[in-house]
Amino acid sequence: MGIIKDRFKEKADALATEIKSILQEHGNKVIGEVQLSQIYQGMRGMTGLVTETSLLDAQDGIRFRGYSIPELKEKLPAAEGGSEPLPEGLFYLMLVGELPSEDDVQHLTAVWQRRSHVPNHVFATIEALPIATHPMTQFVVAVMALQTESQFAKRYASGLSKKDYWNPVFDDTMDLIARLPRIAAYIYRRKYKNGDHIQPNGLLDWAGNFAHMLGYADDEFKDLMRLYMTIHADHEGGNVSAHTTHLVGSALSDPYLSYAAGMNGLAGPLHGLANQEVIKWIFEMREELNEECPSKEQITAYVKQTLSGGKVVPGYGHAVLRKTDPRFTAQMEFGKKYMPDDQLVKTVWNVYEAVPPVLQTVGKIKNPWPNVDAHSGALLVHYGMVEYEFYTVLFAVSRALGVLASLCWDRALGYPLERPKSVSTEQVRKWLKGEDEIWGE
Ligand code: AMX
Repeated sequence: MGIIKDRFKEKADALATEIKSILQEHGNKVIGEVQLSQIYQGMRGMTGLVTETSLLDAQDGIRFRGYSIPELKEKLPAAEGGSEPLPEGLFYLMLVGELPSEDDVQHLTAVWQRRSHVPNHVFATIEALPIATHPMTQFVVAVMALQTESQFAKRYASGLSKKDYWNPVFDDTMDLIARLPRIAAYIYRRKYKNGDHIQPNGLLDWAGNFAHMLGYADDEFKDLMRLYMTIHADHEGGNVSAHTTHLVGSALSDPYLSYAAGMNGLAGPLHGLANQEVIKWIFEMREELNEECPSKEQITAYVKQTLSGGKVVPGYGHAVLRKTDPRFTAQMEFGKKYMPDDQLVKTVWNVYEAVPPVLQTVGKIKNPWPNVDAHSGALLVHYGMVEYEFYTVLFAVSRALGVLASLCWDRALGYPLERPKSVSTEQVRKWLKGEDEIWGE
């Protein structure tokens, strides 16, 4: 681990010095103005955070340290015999800011294998929950149980200098990422496979081993997991899971507490839970229409019905994106390569043709195009993973890579407690009458 930690620290020190001088020279520059409507409407379009790991462009989609998803597929090392990028490589890129070599990626695989031990009390905690508990609830409870292992919490309690915060946060990050696949697979096998657990395979990469522990031996599924873990890892800093992890971390809550908080946000239907909602919506549509692969016309009518019922069409729309999500496209390419005749996957593609024209007619919807969640479930079902309530857990394991790499940066750059100012409508009323100011100290 020493090498990657040293490289990270070197980069972080250099950036901290640069940020200091940027702020000394330009700290009072105005970067935008805030309209009243924005503070009532989810702060859309307000710039208020710095996140180094990735940047989202409304038209181009996500770029990780400047690299688009097609570029990552080309430039990041793949597993032997596989064709999708290894998520270890993406994590290195987000953490260090440079493309990794094959050796760097192998080193990370080995480090995560070494650190992957999950203490027994975590499994006992999962077992204490009713089996019917949603997998995301089981997952977050397990992460909280694992918090006993936090090195940051222990070192902080025994007196840690501010300049050293980053060090145990870095160690916690590595430990936590290493352990998540085992926890997630345990929950899957407990809930859906009669508790018939599968031991880790120390010869496999992080995502390959995850696929193995879930019970999918197929090499294609391992490659799907590598792709899945790569494309879901990060989506800049303002989304609910990333922002929450950062916010909670700003209170110096350790990485276990911060990540668990972020994942409670991912569990919401407007965020990560949308992936289970999509496949549920498609299954319900197929059942109602009594059609395995409904036509575009049938889907159009069904979408209108969903909208007139006051419901959202899951997997469509985005707070920032205004084009088809490149993460959707990456999954569509995977589908075209490995399962072009799968009826469910074909339905997803028919939905892609039918939904945007309908959403375009609803004036208030800013983005009629599919997001990442519109496609993922159909690929998983193809390989037999039909238990859609589990899908958000896969998203959560992947999202750890981005939000925890960011947390390392937050502590290494010494970012302070996050504390924006809020106002009451009473104060807004007074401000509108010229009786009060709206901004705080
Ligand atoms: N179906 C129906 N209505 C939609 C819609 C959709 N797919 N997308 C947006 N709208 C509606 C909103 O609910 C909102 O209605 P309101 O004014 O009555 O409250 C209006 O259109 C304006 O919304 P917006 O500015 O276009 O989007 P937003 O930033 O408020 O919300 C999102 C973004 C993703 C929550 C929304 O598009 C949505 O609910 N989509 C479906 C759920 C989904 O796929 N979520 C996953 C997002 C990706 C992720 O985080 N994993």
